[in-house]
Amino acid sequence: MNAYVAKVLNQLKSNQPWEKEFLQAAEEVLESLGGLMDRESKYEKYSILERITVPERTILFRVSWLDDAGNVQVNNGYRVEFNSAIGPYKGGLRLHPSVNLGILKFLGFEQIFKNSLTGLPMGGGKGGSNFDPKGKSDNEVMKFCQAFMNELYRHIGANTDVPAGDIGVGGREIGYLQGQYRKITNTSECVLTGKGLNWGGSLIRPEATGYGATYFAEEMLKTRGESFAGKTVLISGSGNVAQFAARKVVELGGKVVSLSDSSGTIIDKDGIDEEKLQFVMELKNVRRGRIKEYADKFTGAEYLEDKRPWGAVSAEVVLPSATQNEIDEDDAKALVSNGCVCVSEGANMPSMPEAVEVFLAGNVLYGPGKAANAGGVAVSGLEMSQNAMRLNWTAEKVDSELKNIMTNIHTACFEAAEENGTPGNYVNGSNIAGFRKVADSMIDLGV
Ligand code: NDP
Ligand code: 2IT
Repeated sequence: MNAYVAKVLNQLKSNQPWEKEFLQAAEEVLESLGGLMDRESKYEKYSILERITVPERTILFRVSWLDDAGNVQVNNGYRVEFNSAIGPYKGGLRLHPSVNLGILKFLGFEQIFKNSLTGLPMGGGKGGSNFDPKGKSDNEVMKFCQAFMNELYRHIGANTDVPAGDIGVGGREIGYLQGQYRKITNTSECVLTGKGLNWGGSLIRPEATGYGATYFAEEMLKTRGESFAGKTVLISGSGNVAQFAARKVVELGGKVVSLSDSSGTIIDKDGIDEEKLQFVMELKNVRRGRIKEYADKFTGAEYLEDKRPWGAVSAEVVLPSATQNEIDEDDAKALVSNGCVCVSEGANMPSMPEAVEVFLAGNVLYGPGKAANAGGVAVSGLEMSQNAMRLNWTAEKVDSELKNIMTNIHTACFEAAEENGTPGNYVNGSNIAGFRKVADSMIDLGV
């Protein structure tokens, strides 16, 4: 390992040994940069690795709100403003009981390189809370979002920090957050992305992450003269990313045979077509029910309680779209032995490091999240552009920009991997291509 990389990693591990997801993400990125550090001494001279691994600012706050029974509830609120060298902090808000600072630092750190890869001027950030939206009424979700914004508003702004959705945050939550920001600040400033179409949103933003991960897979398959046509596809999750990944795969001629949630997986060997997807969207986005209902509704579908989709059935393409560390080494081995040739990550860091090793050793086309799922934040960037111009683009225009951006990201990763002497390794390619622009900007901007 490059000595500079080893030194910085050791410092990080001894400084915050408990932030395991952040250390996992930092280790992956820094190890990829070893060759670049060997070739270019300027990054060590300017202490770029020490600087890029520490957030510029971390905000921790109390969120207290009244539930429907009139009881006071208290949650932890966070915003990690990681790096603003190339633009305002940009990244989602996650509402999930597992949220802690280590998880948000991992997500914010990944976001720096992802946003850089999009080619748009966006820095990296992430935030959220350990609030659990499951089982809460609309009123409780609104009360929580308003209380969260009562503190967050003073730290964000269209040119400062622009939050968006992530796990547990979709159109409903963005509405309550934007509404409260509007009231507190007496402005119509568009301070979040993922907004509703009537109040500043962009067409194709809901679709963008899932569509983008599918476009990225298509680009990877093309390098081997292949396509989605006739391929069987496993998707995990059944939320925003999974739903639209499934729709695009079907459009491109693939057959989606799984979806999941945190309670279990459904396998449908007949394929999840557009009509069945409509059922899933109503189930998940309107009724907020469990994926198990799919197996009750469609004969031929099977429900696997407490299971993830991996290894349940043979598939050539895998689009993990639920959460971090959802594929371990054994899962990866099962996928490869079941014929998997391509993994494109809709989720952030869904594959554990040992699983990534299995994919790379098995010559699988492996597209890491920071490249493969960059379509969501890319269209967030396009939403910011439309807001700044005070106009709206057509769905066709946004989708064609998205496709273009995903193709460019693929090319940048592919070429950086070749230059690094590790052809076909999109892990190295995405980390190097994403890092360079931010690191060179940090040097230009001074200490
Ligand atoms: P949603 O909240 O819409 O959906 C999340 C899905 O994943 C749900 O089906 C959920 O099941 C499942 N899930 C969440 N946590 C777990 C867990 N611990 N174990 C098993 N299943 C779980 O979120 P998104 O679709 O927006 O996000 C999915 C992934 O994509 C995340 O990794 C996110 O960071 C990433 N991502 C999202 C982007 C976006 O634009 N939304 C952009 C780029 C990446 P349940 O309902 O039971 O909790
Ligand atoms: O992980 C991600 O890229 C997101 N959750 C989307 C961020 C955004 O600002 O659109």
